[in-house]
Amino acid sequence: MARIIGSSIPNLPWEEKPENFRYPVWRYSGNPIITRDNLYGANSIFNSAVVPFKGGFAGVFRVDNISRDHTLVVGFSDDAINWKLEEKVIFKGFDPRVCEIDGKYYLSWVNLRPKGTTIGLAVTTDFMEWEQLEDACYPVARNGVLFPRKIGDEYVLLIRPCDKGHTPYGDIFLSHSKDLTYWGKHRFVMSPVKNWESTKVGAGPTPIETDEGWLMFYHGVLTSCNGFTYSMGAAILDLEKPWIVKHRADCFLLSPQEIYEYVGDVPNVVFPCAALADSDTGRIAIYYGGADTVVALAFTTVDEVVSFVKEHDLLGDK
Ligand code: BMA
Repeated sequence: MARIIGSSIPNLPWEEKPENFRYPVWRYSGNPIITRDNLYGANSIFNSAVVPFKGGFAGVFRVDNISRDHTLVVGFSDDAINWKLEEKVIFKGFDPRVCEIDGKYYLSWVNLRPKGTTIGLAVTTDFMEWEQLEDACYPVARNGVLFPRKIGDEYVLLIRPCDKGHTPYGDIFLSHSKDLTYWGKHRFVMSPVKNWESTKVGAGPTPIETDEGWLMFYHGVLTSCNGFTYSMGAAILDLEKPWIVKHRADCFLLSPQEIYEYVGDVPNVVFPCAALADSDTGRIAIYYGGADTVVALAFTTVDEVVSFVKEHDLLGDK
């Protein structure tokens, strides 16, 4: 049995797996959980990040407003399903990830700079006051995802270098920092391999620590004659040397199959940005954007997902 190394979240949202459903990740029956109706002035609310906060939950939400500006706002919830979003914009940009390290909450996001996107970093203790740190790299990069603890006394950030547009390539790298300002010791992590992810890959939620390694959900992009299809895959990274991929599923775990995933502003997108993981039960709730329009929720357990990744291991017997 694989085990989550982390805190217990007794109020983690949960729904049992439907009977006779064989795949390891299943959707919440009340999806989508957030739509544009959750906030006045929103064109779409998607690709968003949530964490446990003061016995409830807090998050940073990607809101593309009715001028189609990319903005980030804060939200709070008691049950991690019904969210109250604030109108105040905390930063411009998109695809937020939030993680708690030593009692502080760190936000990483795709920050918009005149020469292209880069990884913005900010920190808060209360989700009201934010201190913006230095960008983690120069343009152009996306999908900056911090590990939830220091590894060997250093912060570690997954990153996806790219170009200015909808990049036709993308590999995952990581960088180390002692102070969240100066980044170095850059390491290659992984490239696209299988058809479902053959265009590009990028890290998703904050990696989940397990006794088998870091469970990293990620998105993979396929280019079809109709454009991009974004799905979610999973890999397990070495705990101490997280650039070493120990296991990696050779197939997606979630792909656009429901109406809110393949109909929206950008069709055929499942884009995970957050996961809540309960160490007591091994339950995991995954938050993802559907079709660049809504936020949806899916479930798995650490045991199901780790077993599935190992059974479908792209890396075979290493
Ligand atoms: C990526 C990001 C995501 C978006 C996806 C599909 O490059 O911009 O925010 O969900 O494209 O449009």
